[in-house]
Amino acid sequence: MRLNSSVLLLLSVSLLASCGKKSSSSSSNGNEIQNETAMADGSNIQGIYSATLLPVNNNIHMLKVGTAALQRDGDVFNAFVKLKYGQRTTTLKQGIYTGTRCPEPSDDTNKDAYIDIKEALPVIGKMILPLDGSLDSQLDGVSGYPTGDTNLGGYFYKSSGSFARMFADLKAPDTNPDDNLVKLGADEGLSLQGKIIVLHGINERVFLPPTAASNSEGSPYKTMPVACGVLKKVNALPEELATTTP
Ligand SMILES: [Ca+2]
Ligand SMILES: [Ca+2]
Repeated sequence: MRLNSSVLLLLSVSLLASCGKKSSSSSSNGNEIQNETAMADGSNIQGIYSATLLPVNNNIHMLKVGTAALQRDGDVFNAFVKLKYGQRTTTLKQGIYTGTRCPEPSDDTNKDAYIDIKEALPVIGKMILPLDGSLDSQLDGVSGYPTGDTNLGGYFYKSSGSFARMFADLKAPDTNPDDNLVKLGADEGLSLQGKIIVLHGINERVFLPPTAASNSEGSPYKTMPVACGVLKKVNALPEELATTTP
């Protein structure tokens, strides 16, 4: 009992500390989250970043839904997403966003009990790195988004690319400023630490209220955010990612 309460106390103290850090750094462009400074050449990105994926909409999922990780080793850049509870036979759009926190119930501004894409975008920001079939290019590989299995909608996604090609593509001119993909400026770096990964898409048989909004990216079934996690630097790939079965 005594041990439990002191562990809880420690947890709440560290949560408070990290909350304070996050809010102060987001006002200074989010570049110093957890002591990582974004370098214009991408050299700050090293090792492994992982995120626990939690539901965005509690009407759709109630539990931790999966785990994601990004890994840079030299020029090898790997992305992993393992979903245990997803959307049956439904392809999810997934990617790294510029936001630094996941949507919360208070972001449901029309109070219909769902956080749709329009309500999520002010929080999640713009997608910087689509986790699709080609990490080397934002626009290539869109047909490579993963699809949930027929059981619980789970999947194991892994994609490998070249860090240099991926980073050069992020520095290339933005050919479509109207979409929700964003590029890096010439002197701008990228920090993965503290960034969020968001997954979108719902099986069309699932009930959605008519108040669930969408945007130019497709119907509410395509755009509805279903899971989100905050990337943190870790020393090893999460154990869940060692096996490919959902
Ligand atoms: Ca809503
Ligand atoms: Ca791509």
